Amino acid sequence: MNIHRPLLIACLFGLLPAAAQAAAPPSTDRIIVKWRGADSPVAPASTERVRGLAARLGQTLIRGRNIGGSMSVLQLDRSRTGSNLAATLRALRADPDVELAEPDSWVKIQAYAPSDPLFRDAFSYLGQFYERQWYLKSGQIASIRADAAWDITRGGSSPAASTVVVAVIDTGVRLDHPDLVGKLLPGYDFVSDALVANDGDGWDADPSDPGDYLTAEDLLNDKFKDGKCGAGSSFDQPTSSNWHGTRVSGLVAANTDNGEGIAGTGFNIRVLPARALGKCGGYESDVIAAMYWAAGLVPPPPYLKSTDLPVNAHPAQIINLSLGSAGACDTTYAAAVHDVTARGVLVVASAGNDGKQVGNPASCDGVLAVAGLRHVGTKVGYSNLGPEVGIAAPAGNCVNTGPTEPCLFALNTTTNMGAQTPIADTYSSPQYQPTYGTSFSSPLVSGTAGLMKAVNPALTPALLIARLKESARQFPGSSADATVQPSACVLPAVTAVQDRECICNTQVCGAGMLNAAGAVLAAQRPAVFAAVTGNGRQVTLDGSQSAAATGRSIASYLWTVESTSGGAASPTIVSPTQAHASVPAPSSGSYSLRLTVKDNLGSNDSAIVAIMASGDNTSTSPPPTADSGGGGTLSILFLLLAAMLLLARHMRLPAAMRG
Ligand SMILES: [Ca+2]
Ligand SMILES: [Ca+2]
Ligand SMILES: [Ca+2]
Repeated sequence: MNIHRPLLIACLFGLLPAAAQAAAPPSTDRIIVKWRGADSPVAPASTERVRGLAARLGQTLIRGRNIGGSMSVLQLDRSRTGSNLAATLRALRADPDVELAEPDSWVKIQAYAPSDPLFRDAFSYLGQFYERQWYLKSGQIASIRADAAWDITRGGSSPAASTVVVAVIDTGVRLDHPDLVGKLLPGYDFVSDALVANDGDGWDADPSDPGDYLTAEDLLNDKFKDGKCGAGSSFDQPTSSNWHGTRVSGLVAANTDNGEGIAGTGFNIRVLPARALGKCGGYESDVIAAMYWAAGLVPPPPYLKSTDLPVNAHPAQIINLSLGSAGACDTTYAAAVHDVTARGVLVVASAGNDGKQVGNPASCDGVLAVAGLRHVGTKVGYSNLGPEVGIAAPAGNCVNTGPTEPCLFALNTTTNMGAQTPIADTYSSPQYQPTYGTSFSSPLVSGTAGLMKAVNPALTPALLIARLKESARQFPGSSADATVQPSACVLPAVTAVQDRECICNTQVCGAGMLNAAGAVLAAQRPAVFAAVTGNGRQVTLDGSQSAAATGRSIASYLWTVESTSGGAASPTIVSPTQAHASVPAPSSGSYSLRLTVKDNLGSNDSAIVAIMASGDNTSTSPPPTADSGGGGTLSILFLLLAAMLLLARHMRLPAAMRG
């Protein structure tokens, strides 16, 4: 073996082990009435007025609360339904004193309840009921409200009709899992080392996960001996397969509302499986190659000695990396993240499971790093933390459990029953392969971002991150289930470990708790891009790259002067209500302009662009990205990586699975 030194340590970040809307009620005993010509909107329904109405209708009506807008509630003598209710409403609406009359409908939190049995199921433990998919609902503080998001979008009308693709770069996937069949696009296997790959060869077109177990014999191999991948305190005991990529894929987008298994965050969005990890982890170069391929940025074949990588016909808009290594962002990851982000692809990565500083690549600029929350919204002990974290999401946590007791707040997902090679597909549960780790918080964010792209394909990675953050819910100031309150999370030092529950804040746990419903609502606002062109006295303004959400249209543009500085006079904008406008450059100083774009349903957003007195004023704010739709340019870095692969000398020794 050509083992030199461990450059980096790669591991899976998985631990082993409303809107309100009225619905037509079946019956009601209350009617809302808007009174005609009320003198005062706050006191429209005097007792006399209600008595008069009751007498004209020949019905018993009891005066209820005034609710504003000249409206008040009328209590009926009994509940009415069907034609009886319709007759009462007809009589009320015909009365000269009544402007409007509607049943006082029962309103519920909007939350779609799909048919997946594990989504609907709760299990009982010590007299308490625990929902298996609590993290997708709203019952716990950290729950992400995906069911309410599904009332706005399901990521497309069906998996086949969905235009959203999330790449899962991981250990591969069980292609035949009944809750993933039809959701998986043709992927690729980038594991270059046959021993790590466990499928007998290097790169190939089959991304199925053959299992990443380690035998006693494996652990004698130099490649795994120092990787701390074995079980036990000395990391020298055999391990079972993780089915990590299958678990992550199910959380992103298991088949949902199919009467089988679980619901997935992204509902109908699809998963592109790119395999880059095998036994004990994998090479960073394989991960980076998978990132370029997933983003649609691959060179035309042949570019490698042995394999012609097919063009990815389904480029991803989002790449999920539930993997990483200790240390700051390195230059190769930084370059890859830059290139795929410029292509319009959002990279979401798990923060890591050491209770330490955020690892690589989650710490790279442009990556949305996800920390792990307990069900009560505090940082789960094992989650890494720090200023690089963008947002926090449920990662799974076990409460007060011994070895034989269920993990009460695990994340249930798709997996396989094989201890080594795959056998029957199944689902993780509080008892079986209980799933927890920041590996599993990241796919909840990736699935949510997928729903946002379905709502508004024009959202760039930066806009997706901004709207995920602005919609995130505030961290609680205490732990709801701790008898002794945990301390506040603090900025991590290089050596310090915070592997206990702590109270999150925005300095170390990101902007807040993932809120899928809020994120999808935020995604409905237009994506606004203000482009400026001009090198001289006259500057042209172009807002036409702005885009409304799917199914909406742009109703108006408005350019306004936001501020002036350096002695610039406030300019007069020509055609300020058009997409295309113009303005004179300032003779000195600078000014900034705001472009506000409103859609046909009244949602709006804006962007600010600065214009200087001298020099080239050509810029777009915020920077747009290239389409992620197929083809792509050949990256120098990609070629370097391909060369590195051929010359692979340095094994990235993986760290232990922590359990
Ligand atoms: Ca292979
Ligand atoms: Ca393979
Ligand atoms: Ca399902």
